[in-house]
Amino acid sequence: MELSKRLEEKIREVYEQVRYLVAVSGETIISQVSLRQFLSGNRGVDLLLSDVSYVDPFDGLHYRGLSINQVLNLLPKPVDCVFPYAGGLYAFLLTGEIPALDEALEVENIWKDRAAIPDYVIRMLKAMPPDTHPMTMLSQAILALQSQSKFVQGYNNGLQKEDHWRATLEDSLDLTAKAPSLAAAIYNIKYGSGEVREIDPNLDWSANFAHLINKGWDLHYQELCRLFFLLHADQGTGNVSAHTACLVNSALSDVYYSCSAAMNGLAGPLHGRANQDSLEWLLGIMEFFGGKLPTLEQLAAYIWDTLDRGKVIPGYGHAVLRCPDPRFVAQFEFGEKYMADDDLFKLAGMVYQLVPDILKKQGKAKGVWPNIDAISGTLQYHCGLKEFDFYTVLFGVGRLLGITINLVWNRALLLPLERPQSITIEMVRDRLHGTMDISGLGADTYL
Ligand code: CMX
Repeated sequence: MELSKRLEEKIREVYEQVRYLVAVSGETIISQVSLRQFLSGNRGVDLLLSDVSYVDPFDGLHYRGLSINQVLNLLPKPVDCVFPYAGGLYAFLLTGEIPALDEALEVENIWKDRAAIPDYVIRMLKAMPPDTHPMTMLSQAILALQSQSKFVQGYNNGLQKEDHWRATLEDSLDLTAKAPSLAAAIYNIKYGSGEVREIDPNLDWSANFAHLINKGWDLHYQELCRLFFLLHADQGTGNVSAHTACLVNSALSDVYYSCSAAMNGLAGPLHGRANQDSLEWLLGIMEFFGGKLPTLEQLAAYIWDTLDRGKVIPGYGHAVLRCPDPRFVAQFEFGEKYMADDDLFKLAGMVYQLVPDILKKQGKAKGVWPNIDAISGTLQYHCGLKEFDFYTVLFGVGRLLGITINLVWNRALLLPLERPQSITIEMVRDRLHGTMDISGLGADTYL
């Protein structure tokens, strides 16, 4: 059965379940927020609905209830390859069912048919100033594609609310089909000759990125692309990029508006840019020690110095995770297999040995373990992608998979406009039973 039919069946089932829950128990309190949480970005407050993935603080990310290792093992793979088709991942995250090989290939083939980027987008990218950050280029390129939105065409022609998800799915497949081509065009324009290549129909979606940046010959890099995009695909919808997309889309802004906005959030140093910062920080260590690996003692002193200068250790800590990120572990294992002798990889391993204990000693960070960004740049760097300001674009390509799937589901479940209420400090005080007089407190008083 074709993808949209399988999805339709699933949507019908889940929609009925959600409607039933609201009908029988609509007033049940499912989450509460303390004043501290309210003032701390709502950390730990269950506020958003997504069945696509879930981050367990102590067990890490799960896609549709399966651990990363299970997903890596169960999804169909290209012949003689270690890591799965992204098309299979897409079908799985959309429907919740592990796809058969032909179902994975169905998505791969849809993507191949829709991969080409219109000329005007390429011309726009080429016209941008050379010092433009590649994330700005990605966000702009996605926005420039907005005129192609099938959702907007449908909406303007009276598309029924119940069918919004269908047009959203079409936009999602269109955009994700183009994502590797967009990223590669940005890479080639910004760092290379500006040549814009066409996809190789014999390669899968992930490996095509390697081909498009002229690295199709590198089978290890093809494998890294498959792993990288799969690991970056989704992480619940509470993170800045996914949440931004869902928020924007809740106004019935289409997939392009929503995903362009999401990429702007992903570009932040506390979110996706941490992979760039992490690599930059590791290279800074190598440079500081004259290109040689430091001893563990020297490295510990360097880490403390970074903290003492009021900086964060990029790639460490997490708003939710309280264990080593399984996505870090999967990439670290890739490094152990393919680049164990690389000094930068060794350094990343030494940092992993030291940072969690140092952050514990420092006593500020609630999560002290490495997240996905602590290692991803090191692997890219080893494979020849030395332009580290590009790494967040790669994160973005992967993340578009999960984000677009969440948008399809949000429309399928008819989730309404997101509109929490903001309240004044005065109102906050009143909720504390009006018992606190804060009028005399000054700037030096710790609340
Ligand atoms: N190094 C040093 N200090 C850190 C730290 C780190 N890696 N992680 C957290 N802290 C500090 C925070 O800056 C904060 O300090 P202040 O109280 O002075 O502001 C304190 O510890 C408490 O923070 P927290 O509650 O543990 O963490 P948050 O939920 O606020 O933030 C995160 C989470 C990821 C932004 C933070 O751990 C961080 O800045 N890490 C480094 C950047 C990074 O790796 N980001 C990528 C995250 C994954 C992703 O989204 O891509």
